Order: sequence, then C-alpha cells, then structure tokens
Amino acid sequence: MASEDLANELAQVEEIALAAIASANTSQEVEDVRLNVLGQKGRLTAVLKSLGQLDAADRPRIGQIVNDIKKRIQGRLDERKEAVYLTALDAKLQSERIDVTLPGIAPRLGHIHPLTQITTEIIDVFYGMGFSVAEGPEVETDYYNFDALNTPANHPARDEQDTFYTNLGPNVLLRSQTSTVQIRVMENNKPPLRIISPGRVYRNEEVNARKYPLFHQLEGLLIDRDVTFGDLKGTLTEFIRLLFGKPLKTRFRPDFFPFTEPSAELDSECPFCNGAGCKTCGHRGWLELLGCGMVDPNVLKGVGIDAEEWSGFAFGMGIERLAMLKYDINDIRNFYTNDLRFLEQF
Ligand code: 2U9
Repeated sequence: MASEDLANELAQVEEIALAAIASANTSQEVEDVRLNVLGQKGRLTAVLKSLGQLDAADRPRIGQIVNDIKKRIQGRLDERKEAVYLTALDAKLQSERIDVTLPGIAPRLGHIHPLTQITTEIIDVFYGMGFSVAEGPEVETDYYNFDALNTPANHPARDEQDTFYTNLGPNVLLRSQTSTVQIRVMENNKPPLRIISPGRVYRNEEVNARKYPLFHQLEGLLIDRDVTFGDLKGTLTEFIRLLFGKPLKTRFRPDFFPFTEPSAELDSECPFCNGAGCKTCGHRGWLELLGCGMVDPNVLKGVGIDAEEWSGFAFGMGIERLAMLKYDINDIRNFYTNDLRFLEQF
C-alpha cells in the first residue's frame, strides 16, 4: 500500500474512533471503543501490522503518525471515561439523595409489664423502710417449701393436687411460696433481718379469671428484738398508704398460716370509693390485700434462732391480685398472653 493511502486510512480510523468515543455513554461503551481501535484485533493495530509492507523510507513518518493518533485516541478515551464516570456518579447522588428535613421514623417504644411496674413500686416502698431484696431458687426441696415452714407431712398443701413435684427426686418441687427464700436467708445470716422476697411461685391450679398455675408473690420478713404486732400493723399501713398514694384505714381479720402465730388477713379501706362501696371492693368498702402474722417460734427454732431473744413478723402478698386491684384488670390471664392491646395500656 502506498504511504499516502495509509495516511488517509489512518485519518479515517481516527475520525471514526473519535466519533465513537464522543457517543459512548457508559464506561463499558468507552471500553468497547478502546478494544475496537487499540485492542489486539483493533483497527489501528491492524494498520500498524501492515506497516511492514511500506518502503523502509516511509516507515518512520507513518510510524510517527500512528503513534500520534494512538496518543490522541488514548487521551480522548481517558477524558471520556472520566466524564462518563462523573455523569453516572452525579445521577447516583441525585437518585440517592437523602432529605434530612423529612420527619424521622419513630421507634416503637416498649412498655414495662404491669407486674414488673407494681413489683418495682412495692420494692421501693420497702427499701424506704430499710428492707433489702432476697432471691432464691424456683426449684426447691420440700424441706424449704414445707418442713422449715412448720408445715407437717400430712398437710393438704403438700398434696400433688396443690403442688407441682418434679421428676428430679421425691422431694424436689416448684416452690409454692417465696418463704423458702427467707428460710435460706435466716440459715445464713444472723438477726436482726429485714428482707423482702419477690418472685415466681407455682401452684397446681385450674386456670380461670383469678387463678393461674404460675403467679408472683412478694413476702416480707422482719426479725429483731421485741417486735410486736403493732410494728406489723404500722409497717403494713404505711405500705398501703404509699402504694395507693393516700392514707387508708386498715383492719386485721384472724386467719391461720402454719408459719405465723397469730396470723391475720389485712384489709384496707377501698381506695377507689374511700370505703363507700363500689364494683372493685364488691360493695364491701374494704379490700383484702395480704396475709401476715408473727413468725411462729417453731420456724425460728428450725433455723437455729433463739425464739426467746428474737421475734418477728412476716407478710405475703400476691402481686397479680394487687396489680388487678390497682390497675382495674379483670382477668389474670391478661398478664401472660402478651396481647399488645393490653400491654400498651401500661
Ligand atoms: C417465714 C415465716 C413466715 C409469709 C406470709 C402470708 C402470711 C400470706 C399469701 C398471700 C396471698 C400467699 O400469694 S398468696 O397466696 N401469703 O398470707 N405469707 S405470712 O410468712 C412467712 C414467710 C417466711 C420464714
């Protein structure tokens, strides 16, 4: 081929290449042009290969022209690649733009379970009177659940109808009261003592609106010198005042528990009708709130405390019952079914 023809063809290749570069709109299209022109099988490469057929005298000049074209094309390719990249980046930034002035997505706030709320409130009241919280195992032996609490072998509470036994051993059961914790504390600590024991307890009950085989108790125990029934009444009356937020009359009705002597049920004037009678108190004007009594000397003797030197009072309450009264809940099952329509009200 004559050198002039070749120069013309080179000019044509350059023209076509530059036009293709100018119309490439993606980095892939730019790369395709590069391969078509400068690649192994590219058009400029083909021209270069044919240089061998030229007269030796023409080779340097044409070689120079090819190199210049190559440089120009490479330069345009680089420019175009950069431009295409910036355009794409710009489009991406536009489409992914964040409007920081839009209102945020409010996180769903959880609620503290009503049983936890009332337990915390009750604990706070007793903290204020110098009690501390004690905890213990829910899987217990019948010694801690019954024997140590002056509840003899033939007592009905020990029956399988009332208490859940496990297959871990003949005397291993789910505690039916948190008094087990107080026994453990008395075994390991010397009086004076002031403790409360909140926690889960288990009883073999048929489920209904007021009963559930799992529920929560909070018991209290105070052991000191010269403790009287008056101390018990003063402590619990103050507790009721703080729980309901106003002073309320209290009254004791005799009762029986194996671990206290004497034993009593404590009623308070109904805080919802101030004693006049309403739906909550069943038109009696009084609410039955908890059980209590003076710790039976037999219980003290069992844990090695001298009942001549020390005496004490104890009380126990059902957390669910108090929560149902305080928050006007009519079915105990609401506490355990995790229905948000119920839980969100607290
Ligand atoms: C020790 C000694 C005595 C705890 C007490 C009650 C009375 C009581 C019931 C209330 C409703 C249980 O949840 S309930 O069913 N409890 O009436 N509990 S005196 O007496 C104790 C505890 C520990 C060492």
